[in-house]
Amino acid sequence: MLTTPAELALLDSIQKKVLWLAAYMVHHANQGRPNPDGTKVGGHQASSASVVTLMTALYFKALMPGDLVAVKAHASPAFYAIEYLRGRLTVDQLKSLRSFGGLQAYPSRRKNPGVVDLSTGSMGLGAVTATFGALAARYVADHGGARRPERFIAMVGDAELDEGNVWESLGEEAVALLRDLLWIVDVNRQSLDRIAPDSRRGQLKAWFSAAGWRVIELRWGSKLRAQFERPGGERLRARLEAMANAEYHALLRRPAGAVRTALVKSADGETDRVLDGLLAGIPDATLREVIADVGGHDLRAILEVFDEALRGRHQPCVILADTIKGWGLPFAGDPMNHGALLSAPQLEELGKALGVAPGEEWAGFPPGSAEATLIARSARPAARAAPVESMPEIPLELGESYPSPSSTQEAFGRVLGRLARLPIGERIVTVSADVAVTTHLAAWINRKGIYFPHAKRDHFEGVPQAVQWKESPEGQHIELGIAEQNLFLALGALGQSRQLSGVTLFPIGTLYDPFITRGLDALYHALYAGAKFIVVATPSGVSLSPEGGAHQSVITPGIGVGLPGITYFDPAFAREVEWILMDGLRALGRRDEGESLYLRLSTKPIDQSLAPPPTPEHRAEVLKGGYRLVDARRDPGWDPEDNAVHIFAGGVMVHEAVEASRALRASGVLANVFVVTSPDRLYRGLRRPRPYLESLVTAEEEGIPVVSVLDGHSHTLSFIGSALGVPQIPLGVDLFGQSGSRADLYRHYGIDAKGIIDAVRTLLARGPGVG
Ligand SMILES: Cc1ncc(C[n+]2csc(CCOP(=O)(O)OP(=O)(O)O)c2C)c(N)n1
Ligand SMILES: [Mg+2]
Repeated sequence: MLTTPAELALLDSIQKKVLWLAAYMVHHANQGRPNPDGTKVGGHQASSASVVTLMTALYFKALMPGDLVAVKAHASPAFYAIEYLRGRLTVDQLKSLRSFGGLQAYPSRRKNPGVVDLSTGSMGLGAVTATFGALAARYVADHGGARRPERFIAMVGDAELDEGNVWESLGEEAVALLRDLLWIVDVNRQSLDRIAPDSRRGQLKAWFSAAGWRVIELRWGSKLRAQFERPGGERLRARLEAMANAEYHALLRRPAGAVRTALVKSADGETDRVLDGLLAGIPDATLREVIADVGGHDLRAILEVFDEALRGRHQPCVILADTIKGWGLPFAGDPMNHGALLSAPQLEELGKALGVAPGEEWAGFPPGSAEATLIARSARPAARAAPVESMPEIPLELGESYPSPSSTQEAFGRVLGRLARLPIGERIVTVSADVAVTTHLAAWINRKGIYFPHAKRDHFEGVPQAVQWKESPEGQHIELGIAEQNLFLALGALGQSRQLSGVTLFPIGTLYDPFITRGLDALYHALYAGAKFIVVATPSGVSLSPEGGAHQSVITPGIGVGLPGITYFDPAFAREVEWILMDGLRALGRRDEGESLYLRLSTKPIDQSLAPPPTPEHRAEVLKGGYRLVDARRDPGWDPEDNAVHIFAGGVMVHEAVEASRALRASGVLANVFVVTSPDRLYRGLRRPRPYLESLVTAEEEGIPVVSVLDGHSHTLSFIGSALGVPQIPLGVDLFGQSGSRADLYRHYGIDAKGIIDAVRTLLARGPGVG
């Protein structure tokens, strides 16, 4: 990548424009447009300035067609300025920064899909999504798709690397083989409040290397390096490199006249004569500039390392580029500059220094100018038109037979085993964080094999094994280490394969339900980014009785209802699992309109003979969120105003609900039992003019009180009574779990048949209208 001095001068002119536009955009959002409620708007002028040089070099010189970039979240203004100069955003869009429907505070693929390749925002997650994006692209290519995108480039703040999930991802063996992956770390040695620990530089280098990455350091710029070459220059290098990060920042903030003394005088007042001599010929103002000459603001040096990263690619590469947070702005290097905003006079001053004429604040480069020509020559992003692909048929149901009793978890294993034999099975990729076998993926794995970018020898070949662990590029199961954030970020990347690589994959991730919370931020991020996937969480609840509180999930139903972009189901019977999974796959196939699916399953054996006959009507009810299982309306003595009650049972509590209804009937109380397959669907339906929940009960049943029960927190189904306008007692598990037999625990938490009966009696004793 030859770069002439003339081209460097143009890039410099462009970076000044990017710096200006980024700062001005934030200024406009805060002070330029009406702000009726006076809420702080904010923006990140310092974080943007920090990567202006790196991004200018990347976007206007180094980027290749087919590259995909995850931009450092807090550099979105700089990114938008670049996209504006590339003609992909308008002035009005720049003016819409952080406004309703406008450009988002952090790059969001969901909200601004025209320009954003990958969503970032929550520290560490964007870069790791890009990393698993590279793995997903490799997977697609290994399964007959085209190799797209060609390179994944993630720009990361140095403090983002404090997030443990970053290192979880680097620990994955397959990641070390992703030669098309480049991270550019913006080492400004600052985070939000603090200056980075001094140990971090060495650690980063060592940790990336240990994970099998190629590490390229870009610490100093050419001006400083020229000083290092002079006689005695090593002294200056040693002084600067041994310096604490805080001391360096303090140096940057000193008045020009005070830098020399601070450099050459030791803490005990001794002057370093050699260093003093070396610096003697450099005037004060220049000296301050030279000291601030870090590599991440040296265009030529940056282009050299970008070039180096491209050559001889055998492994992922990271560039650790030193920068200055707030570069070129009055608060450059100020430890408190993260949220700092330029005042109007400071902005005016900046405009003058950068050659922005008054009235020309939003101007790009005039057509025909040398800068415009260079910009027009820079790589266009890969085409984003939705690919035309043939979609295998996804049947409504499989007609699988299930033994009785059967757990929903066993049913899942059977359904996947069956799917492995259908054409749609070719597109399914399963992922698990070290629990594939215990979440019933064995049959699937035996048929489909484990995915790894290159074939591995199977040392157990010929040895009879319940699960054959054959690793090859043809495999369709990805087994990760125990890292639930990795699981969700991998699902997030695989679940965006249509947008990124042009091939729709159907990713199904499995984990134990209690560990949803371990990866929750990553799950949220993946959904917000627009990924489509299926999460099968099993086992769940206190039904996993002997396992105790550490493994029993209590709050996940609330998460299932609360999470946007994903539909939560908690089925009771085996066939429901099949119907829901097939419906979930069809939703993924519907692309933009379909939602992800969260299927919460259980190890509890359920008597399948309790299930209604499998008719299309019944299937439709299951998918709508629930159905009536026990109908008490025709029982002798039925009186909706006196002795009647509704029991709404979530998923696997169906047996207890039916038992309670039988016992109640013997004592003259008639109980309908409804199975709730999806609290989420029922709840979301309440905003409809005629909610599905209401259609489950008839007009004559209007005043009947409700007892709800589920193996999870009671509040999940507590909306039913108020939605129907009747009193309700919500039963569930509202405390930590513990070990015991299932009967012990159901009794303890009051969700067994007796608990349900007691709740019914309490309700009926209150009398009508006493809620
Ligand atoms: C998960 C998460 N925790 C905390 C924050 C709040 N936060 C915003 S920026 C920031 C520091 C970022 O530092 P760095 O990544 O080095 O970026 P810089 O601004 O220095 O370029 C923090 C802690 C966040 N955005 N996400
Ligand atoms: Mg930083």
